[in-house]
Amino acid sequence: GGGASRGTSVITRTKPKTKKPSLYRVLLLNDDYTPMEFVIHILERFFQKDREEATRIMLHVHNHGVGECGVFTYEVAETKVTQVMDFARQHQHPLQCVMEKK
Ligand code: NFA
Repeated sequence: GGGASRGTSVITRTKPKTKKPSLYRVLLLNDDYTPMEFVIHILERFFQKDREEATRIMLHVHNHGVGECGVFTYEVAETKVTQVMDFARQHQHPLQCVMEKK
């Protein structure tokens, strides 16, 4: 071992620790019933998108079936998914939000 603890068997790290956290995409899925305006609101409220970007993402999901809201560490992504799913359920919309490892 190194450092001030001479004479003991403590092993310390030499290299700076640079391990990056795994990243997760948060995705919205299209459905036939959730109002477009509600999806735009979700993107503004939970993903800090301005109205133009929120509208672009909503239309991408509407036209392609799935689209990315953002990329986050595991805990943050999980929180976003829970917030969106709870909010959609409260308003009785079938909107689905999922996360996937990048
Ligand atoms: N397809 C929905 C509609 O036509 C809008 C929508 C967009 C739903 C994106 C879910 C996600 N009302």
